[in-house]
Amino acid sequence: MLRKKLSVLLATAMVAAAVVGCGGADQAAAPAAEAPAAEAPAEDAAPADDAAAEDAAADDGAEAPAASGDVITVGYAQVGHESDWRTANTQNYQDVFSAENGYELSLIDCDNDNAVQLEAVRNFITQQLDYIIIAPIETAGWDTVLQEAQDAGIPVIIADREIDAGADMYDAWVGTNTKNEGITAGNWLAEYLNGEEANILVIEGSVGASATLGRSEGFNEVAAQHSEWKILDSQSGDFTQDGGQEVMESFIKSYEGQFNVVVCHNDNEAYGAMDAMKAAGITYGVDGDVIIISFDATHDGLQYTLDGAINCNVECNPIQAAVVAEVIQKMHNGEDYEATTLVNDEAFVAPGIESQYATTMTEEILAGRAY
Ligand code: GZL
Repeated sequence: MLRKKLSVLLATAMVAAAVVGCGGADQAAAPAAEAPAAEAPAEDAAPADDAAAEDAAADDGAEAPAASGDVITVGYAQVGHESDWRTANTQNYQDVFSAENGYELSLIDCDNDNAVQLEAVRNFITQQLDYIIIAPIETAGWDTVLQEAQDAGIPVIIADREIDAGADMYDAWVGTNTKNEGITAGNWLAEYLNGEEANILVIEGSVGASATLGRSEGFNEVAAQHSEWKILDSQSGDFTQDGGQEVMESFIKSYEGQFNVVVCHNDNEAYGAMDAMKAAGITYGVDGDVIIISFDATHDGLQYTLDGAINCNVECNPIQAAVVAEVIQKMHNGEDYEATTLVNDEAFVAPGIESQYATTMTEEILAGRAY
């Protein structure tokens, strides 16, 4: 019987260790283009030779399974490869759940397809893997397959995003509070506008994803407190650069000259929106006519923030694998473990902006980032 510790551990230090330890997670600035092709199942992927990952796993205060000799088999049903954030998250899992650290990782890129993700989880159950990790594409539709995992006696960790199923349907959760991210974005905008009017366009994330629902809920809660704000429209850009560009092009056709704020639910959408506005001769950023708010604070997103093209960028930390590994280690050793672990976020603003809700970007901050 798994022994849950029903407490919440803020994973700042743990994630910091993960960020420092997982040198492999030091994501070189990926070009602001579509993420690379889908990841091959990890059986084919070369194990990461990142010694630092081993340090990170060891740093987590739990002996890497390699030291105990037994290999732990882990299935990770990953959302897809839609964004730079997702690429960093996938790399982080491959660094931490490596053969050197005593794992056999089956990471399946589910290409943002619910049916593929459910099938991947059912295959993990058929293969009788030791642990199953799910980054759920959507919040809905999980009860049946989670019951099947429970019936098979396989612990399930929900990671990154949230699901509608009750907490008794899975064994642990590691992720971020996307509603708070939305609230932070709204609070910063209110501080920045200081009573001025806002006509807002929102490029949302993938339909049904908890990150989309949370950011919308949080931002809209703040917007409801400002009668001088109007949300003109919101459409899904599916967390991709192409999606962000297509939606922004459509918005420009409908609302050109009427909007002064664009909220993008992730950096890749923001890159696409910037391309569309540039092509239409619309200026944006600290010196432009349109304020851009983005989420994720990936390397390129923070470079654009440092350059003043993005006014505010709310972080969502993808470096979560070491925290999940800690939970699995404790489960494996029959020890108490954290049932819920919240990965801390912060926010960043362009140089020249001072804010109680966000840190002003500097070259040093960008140089110190690991993704
Ligand atoms: C957030 C994560 C989201 C990111 C996007 O926790 O699930 O999915 O914000 C990613 O970049 O595609």
